[in-house]
Parts: sequence; C-alpha cells; structure tokens
Amino acid sequence: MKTQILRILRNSPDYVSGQELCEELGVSRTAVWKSMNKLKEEGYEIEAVQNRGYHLISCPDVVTGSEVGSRLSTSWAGRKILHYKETDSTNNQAKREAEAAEHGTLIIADIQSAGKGRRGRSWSSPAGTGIFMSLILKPVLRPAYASMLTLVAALSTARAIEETAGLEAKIKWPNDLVVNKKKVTGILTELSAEMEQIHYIVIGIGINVNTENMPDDIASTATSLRIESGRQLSRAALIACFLNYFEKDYESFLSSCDLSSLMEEYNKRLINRGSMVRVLDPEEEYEGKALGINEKGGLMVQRGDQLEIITSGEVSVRGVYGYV
Ligand code: BT5
Repeated sequence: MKTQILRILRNSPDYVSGQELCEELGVSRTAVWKSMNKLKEEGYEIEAVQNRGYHLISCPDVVTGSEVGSRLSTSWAGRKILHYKETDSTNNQAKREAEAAEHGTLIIADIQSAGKGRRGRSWSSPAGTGIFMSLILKPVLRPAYASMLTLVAALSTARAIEETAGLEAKIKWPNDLVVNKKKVTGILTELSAEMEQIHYIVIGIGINVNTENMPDDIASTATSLRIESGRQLSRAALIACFLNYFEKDYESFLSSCDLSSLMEEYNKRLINRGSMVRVLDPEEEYEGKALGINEKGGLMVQRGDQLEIITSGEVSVRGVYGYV
C-alpha cells in the first residue's frame, strides 16, 4: 500500500484528500493514516492539512521497493522488488531466489559485503551511496544468446544515467559505463542453463551514484555521478528509469533475438568508436580501429586489411593510452 500511496502523491501536483486515497485504494481512513505514519518514520516529509489532505514534500534517498516501485511504468520489470539491508552480493542473493522468482524480479541491497566483478575481481560497494541491484530474467532463449543481454542492460543503464543525471554516458564494450573517461558502472551477467535451455539469467549492475570520494585503489579509473555532475541524485529514480528503459530495450532485443534494433543507439555511445584500441587477447595482443558492435554484440575491430570480431569475454579492449 505504501507504494500505491507514494505513486498517487508523487503524481498529484496538489493535495490529495484522505477520502480520495481511501476510495482509490479501497481501504479505511485508519489504514491510510497508518501507512502515512510508516512513511514518515522512513524519512518521507508529508504535509497533512485539514480539509485539503496530504502533500509529498520530500523523499529520503532510499532504494526500497516502495520508493522504486512507485516510480515505475513497466508491466513486468521490477514489478516484484526484494530489498535487503545487507547481503554478500545481490547476484548471489538473486541466484538463491531465482528458482522461485518471477521473471523481472529485482534484488536491491543497501550494503554488499562481498560485491563481485568478473573473473573473481571485487566490486567496491560503499554503503548508502551506490546502487547494487540484480535483475532475474527467465527468457525462452538459446543460452548462447544470453551474453547479448549484458549489452542491452548497458544501453538501458546509459540511457537512465543520461536522463536522470544529465551526463553523457559512454559504453566501454561490453560491460562498463564511463563518464568523462572514468568508470561509473559495471555489469556482471550470470547464467544457469542446460545445453539448449536457460533456467535463469541474473544481470547484476553496480552504479556509483552519490559517492563523494572514490577509494584510493580505484580513484584513477573510477568516478561517481555525484562527482561528475556536482549534485546529489535519487538512486531510486535512477533504478526506476533503468527498469523503464530496460523493459522496452529487452523486448526490442527479443523480437529479433539480436541487437539489430539497438545497435545504432549502442554504437552512438561506444567509447573509442573510430579510434585505435589495444586488444588484449590471451593468444596475442594487437592494435586496431574499433568500428562498433555487430548485431550479435561482437566488437568489430579493423586490423590492417582484416576485420576482427571480438566475442570472447576473455578478451579485454583498452584505449591505446590506458583504461579507455
Ligand atoms: C564489473 O566487473 O565491472 C562488474 C561489476 C558488477 C557489480 C554489480 S553490483 C551488483 C551485482 N552484485 C555483485 O556482486 N556484482 C554486481 P569487472 O569488469 O571485472 O571490473 C571489476 C574492476 O573494476 C575491479 O577490479 C576494479 O578495478 C574496478 N572497480 C571495482 N569497484 C569499482 C567501482 N565501484 N567503481 C568503478 N570501478 C570499480
């Protein structure tokens, strides 16, 4: 009910009377009053004026199910949100929940005690200022296509950052988002599948939002939206905006089972597009010009007369001068 009350208050420029709330939600005045009190306890500033009703003045920067859910316009993405005060990793938590979870369930945590990057690396997870979330998907899709969903999520996150923070978000193929040449977002996609059938996919996304100082060990390559924009942002608004975009982008992807309809938007944001990059292939290292992704999500690199398509997650791509 808190989600519905917040949605109604947020969408009304004027006061909403207790009577209107009761009628719309089909509950008693006492029930409305109790929910209002709970919201106030959680840090919401709600003005109550006699004969006029309720008015939402301000919201705390929390990432609870009600705060995110009341901003959604999706039909399935994030319609079920499981919010944890603390977990080891939202990806691990999502995997524990996945069997019983509905497609589109989102796991969010305030604190991650063991945030994971790819290949055993760790993800720095400062409490209260970052977004740590994992989306559980259950598509009818060949397992080989699952890696393209990382690219879909990267595009939707870039769009959400642009809209909510007003910053230009670039994509470093395949899974990093970069603002002013520093990393603000990492994505870790995990899969449970049989040969021909996906059980579930977990897309884990970490975004540095309101962090004021990045830890020393990553400060030269990492930044936050707050550092780059100079303003405090609502993490819940960013999560909801991501989900609103992701649902549409995911459906475009599924309609062709490839990235043909999203490629142009992805390539517009691709960092180093048209520039020289260094490809760190475990078999050999080489330089070439990054041309963009193809419809299967591979990165096309012009190496002399030869066109290389990089698909393997084992390969890293760097700018010739460093991280980007
Ligand atoms: C990634 O790995 O970029 C994927 C990160 C995914 C994190 C999310 S948070 C929610 C969900 N739950 C999890 O446990 N994970 C996901 P990779 O490309 O391997 O990058 C990791 C590297 O990025 C590290 O080795 C550091 O150099 C750097 N790094 C670590 N924390 C960072 C941060 N907060 N911001 C920017 N860079 C960071």
